[in-house]
Amino acid sequence: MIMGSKRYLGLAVAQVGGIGINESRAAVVRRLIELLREAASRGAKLVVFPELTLTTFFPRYWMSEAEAQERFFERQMPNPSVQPLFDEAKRLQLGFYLGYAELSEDGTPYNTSILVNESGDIVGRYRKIHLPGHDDHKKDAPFQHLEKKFFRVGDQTFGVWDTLDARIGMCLCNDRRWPETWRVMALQNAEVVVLGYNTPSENIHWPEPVHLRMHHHLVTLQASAYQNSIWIGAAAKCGREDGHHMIGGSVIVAPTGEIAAQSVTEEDEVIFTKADLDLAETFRRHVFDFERHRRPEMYSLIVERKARGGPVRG
Ligand code: CDT
Repeated sequence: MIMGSKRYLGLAVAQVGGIGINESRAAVVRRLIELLREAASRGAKLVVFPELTLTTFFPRYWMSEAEAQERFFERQMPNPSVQPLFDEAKRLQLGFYLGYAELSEDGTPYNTSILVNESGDIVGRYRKIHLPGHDDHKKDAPFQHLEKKFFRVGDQTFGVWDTLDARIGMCLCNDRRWPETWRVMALQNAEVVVLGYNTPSENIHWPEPVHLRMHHHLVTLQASAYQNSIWIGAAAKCGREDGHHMIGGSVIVAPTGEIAAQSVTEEDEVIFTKADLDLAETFRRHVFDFERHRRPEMYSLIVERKARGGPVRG
């Protein structure tokens, strides 16, 4: 959308409430279409759906990889269950981001997101890099977090695509906690980064106070938007899924680090902002002018060393 000399992106985040373990793809897609229609009526050009949007957050359940793939993965995208979403988005001239469990052509399982343009074409695909959790059965835990069992690490770096009159990058859930995620996309000149997430309210690894889950979610998004001069749209799958609670807090964050819109429910809900893409440019030209101020020759440790280690002497 162009108004005067400014560039705007009508950015909607479509939060999705709990999805029951036996809820069909067709039923979920009907919910997503309702959200698409609302986003369109509010002026959206891009709609962001959550991570693993089409099913319950199945990594919480112990099962074999074969069973997970049979029940929860997509072998093709779009497929007949999801085609109505593509058709409606095209009819409404909307682009969208969608997270789902992908079984690739060679049979590799990934936690994936796609970027679809207003003509219904898949223009970008991202396979989650930072897979949290574990691959063993934690029998004493109240639930599992088996992303390391069910998915392989993404085979490509974070990408940025020129589409919908903007430069758009993607990541997924746990990626948002890692500063490298954002900087790799900012270095490719991303203007907007979109993501979906499923964040359980309870942390099975340590007795984390529940309020910290929301605090860390927001603080990482707000700092990352500011430090990288980007807009961020983050969509939760949230509320109760078969008794398991996940945080809401879907947000659109401006390059100032301010929250431009935030969900108020833990159900299906659309939030919207007319994102001024030139606002990001302002920050890129001044405090975060990478060309003038970055010192990559001093950052080599970031790519040379994976884990914490001793000091480097100059
Ligand atoms: N889906 C996902 O990546 N969730 C993680 C939970 C981390 S606790 C094992 C997250 O970062 O929100």
